[in-house]
Amino acid sequence: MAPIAVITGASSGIGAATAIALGRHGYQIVAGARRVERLERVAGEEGLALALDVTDESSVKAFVREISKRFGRIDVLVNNAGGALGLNPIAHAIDDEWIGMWKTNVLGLMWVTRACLPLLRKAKYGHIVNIGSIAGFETYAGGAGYTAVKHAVRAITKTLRLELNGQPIRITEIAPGLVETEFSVVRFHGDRNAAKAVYQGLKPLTAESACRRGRARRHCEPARPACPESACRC
Ligand code: NDP
Ligand code: 8X3
Repeated sequence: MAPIAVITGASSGIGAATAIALGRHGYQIVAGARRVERLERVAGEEGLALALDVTDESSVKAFVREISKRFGRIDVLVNNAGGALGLNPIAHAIDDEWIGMWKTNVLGLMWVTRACLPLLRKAKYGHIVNIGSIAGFETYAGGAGYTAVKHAVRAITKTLRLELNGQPIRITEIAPGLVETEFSVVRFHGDRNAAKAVYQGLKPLTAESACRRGRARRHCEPARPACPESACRC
């Protein structure tokens, strides 16, 4: 049987590109997100598209139950679902945005990982890939809600490495710089002009290049003027 790769947030951007790339490399992909029609297009005929809301633990449990029933194991888990909401300074922080970012990027990642670990242990070698960010290394004005959750993703990744030491499960964090996806449209609540302005005068990564190691390195641009290029761990 082909190795099983589970990708959260696979309906667009980096998650979709990752699912397509893994499918091309012979993985049986399981794509999860809320927009199932888009997921089905990404998964194609060979892949499996399953509804998933990482902010709802019962949805996470149903998602993993279905994978367990169909495949009985997971070889690769890509915790990609996430994103930013708003760009307000802390003095004007909006609670719902911070709570939303925390639930999607941190609690969601924990719920998915905790539910998938028994199936990762059933693989000969398991692999958890967390999609972090340059924002897990650096900060920027207005970005505290998002940089805080990506710093948390980094802390969780490092902790998992300690906790799973000695077990055949590899832990990887990918920390891209600026990638042009739906990320900024979501951050600015659908304001496409505000989203477009983020990438003006910069050469952002594409979703496809962000999930191709060698190419991503060559094209890595600092996400913000203050970001050292060396921090782009693509
Ligand atoms: P996109 O907005 O294009 O994709 C985000 C994906 O996450 C979508 O598939 C969305 O699917 C999914 N998602 C969001 N909320 C949930 C949820 N509650 N449950 C399940 N899925 C969810 O952004 P990117 O591809 O850019 O972002 C992917 C990851 O990469 C994120 O973790 C982001 O923080 C990180 N990243 C992005 C960078 C960038 O500059 N773009 C740079 C570094 C890291 P749906 O709405 O259908 O549920
Ligand atoms: C997204 C990169 O610089 O917009 O993770 O925070 S940045």
